[in-house]
Amino acid sequence: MSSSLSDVTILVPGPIHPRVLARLGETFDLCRIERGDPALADAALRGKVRGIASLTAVNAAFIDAFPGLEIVANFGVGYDAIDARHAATRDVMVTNTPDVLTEEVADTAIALLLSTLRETTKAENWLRAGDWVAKGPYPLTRGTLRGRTVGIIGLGRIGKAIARRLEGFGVAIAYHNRSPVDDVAYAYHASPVDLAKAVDTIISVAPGGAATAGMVGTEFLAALGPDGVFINIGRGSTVNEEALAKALADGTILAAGLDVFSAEPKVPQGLLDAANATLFPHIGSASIHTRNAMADLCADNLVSWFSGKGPMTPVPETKAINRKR
Ligand code: 8YV
Repeated sequence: MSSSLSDVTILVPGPIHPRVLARLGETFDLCRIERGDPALADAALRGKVRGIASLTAVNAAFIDAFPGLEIVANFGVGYDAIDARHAATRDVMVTNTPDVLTEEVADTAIALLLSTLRETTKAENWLRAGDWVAKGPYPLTRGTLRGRTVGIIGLGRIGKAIARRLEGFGVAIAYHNRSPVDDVAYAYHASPVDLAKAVDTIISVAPGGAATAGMVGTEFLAALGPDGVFINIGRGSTVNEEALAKALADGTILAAGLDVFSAEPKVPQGLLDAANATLFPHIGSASIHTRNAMADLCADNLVSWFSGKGPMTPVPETKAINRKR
């Protein structure tokens, strides 16, 4: 452990929230490079970096480029951009920003669900375009939350916050999770496809990574059916976007609401073309209030670690790593 935090070098590869930079700059020796590419780090930098704060990719080669690296603080609860398993093998701690964004993301999920069902974006555009005057009332929507059964994929903190909100809407709730959750009474389904068969509405909060890649594909969408609505607030990589665009175009499902995409900020043309898709530019946690809280937690993890107090919010893969050095 360093005697002075200002002697500790923290590297930020790529862009990050300005409050993270301000907090780190006033506390540590802060260095920046354009992205998480080992080729951008010279020998002097490689030798001195002890911590990384990041919201972009930190892969195994990048972790290995810094022999003195102790901790990677991810800006965001989802840490699929960080190779946490590799970090664990190198005794490198990884932290994320859970809890502080839970309610905000759950709020956004509900907004996306209701926008998708009741076509609120299209209805407002109708008003703004003068169609209310010229053509009359906005057409009645086929979509409604009334009478729906909502299946949640991923019943962690955010999934549970969404479920709590849905209880207030008086809809039936079911879920799929890697394993059944003890403290809920919602019906459990052992696979995403089984859940899609049992409900007419899915809200996915599933994390990214190899285990969930392409989870929402042709079979899943067919199981959801022609009245089916798919909402994604988790990660774009969980969806086969080509299959989803096709399912939206040919009526395999009724509608989709998406806050996340596999190659952000690019959105596939097939989804842009789908009138029955409501598309948000990854705004799940994107309020000033919540992003500030995430920035503080990202920085606080580094301060805590280098003050010898251990990580505040370690990810499961690296939880067992002891405070050290
Ligand atoms: C942010 C998120 O988009 O926390 C996450 O996992 O997806 C969002 O809150 C992310 O932190 C990048 O800014």
